[in-house]
Amino acid sequence: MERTFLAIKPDGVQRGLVGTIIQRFEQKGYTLVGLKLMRVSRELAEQHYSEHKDKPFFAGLVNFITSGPVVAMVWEGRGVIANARKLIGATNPLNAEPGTLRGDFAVDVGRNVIHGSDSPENAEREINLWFQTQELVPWEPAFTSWVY
Ligand code: 3AN
Repeated sequence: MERTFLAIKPDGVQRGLVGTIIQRFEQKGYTLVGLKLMRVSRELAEQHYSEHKDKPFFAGLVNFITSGPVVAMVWEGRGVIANARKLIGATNPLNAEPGTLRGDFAVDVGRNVIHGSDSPENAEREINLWFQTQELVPWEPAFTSWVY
């Protein structure tokens, strides 16, 4: 079953959106298999955002993600990588559709509430970067036969 990495950024945590965000993915029918509240080290932040290291906003990105607690998660389910991105909405919240997390809860590209892996390669890379294998809990919810 496909897995993706999602992280509720410091703005999402500070604004009390953790429950709402988790609920969206639960209600869609996806399964939470990894979850932790953590402070992000500069090293982890720089590795996570390495593809943006030459961008002008890189330093701001690293400063922001390390500025407060983050909720790191792994979610599992059919098509979860692409569909989590749809539920999250466009990178710039002003372009994100209403009904998406960024469309409903954000206005600034630097304060866009949540990160989601954008490809199978990045999902695998980010899950391995943020979680140790023993922190992930494979399980099958009782309702699975009603979702699939
Ligand atoms: P996404 O998070 O939608 O995958 P990316 O990977 O293009 O977007 O960008 C990573 C993060 O960098 C975004 N979530 C956003 O916080 C920040 N970011 C992207 N573009 C800009 C920008 N032009 N100015 C400031 N921050 C940006």
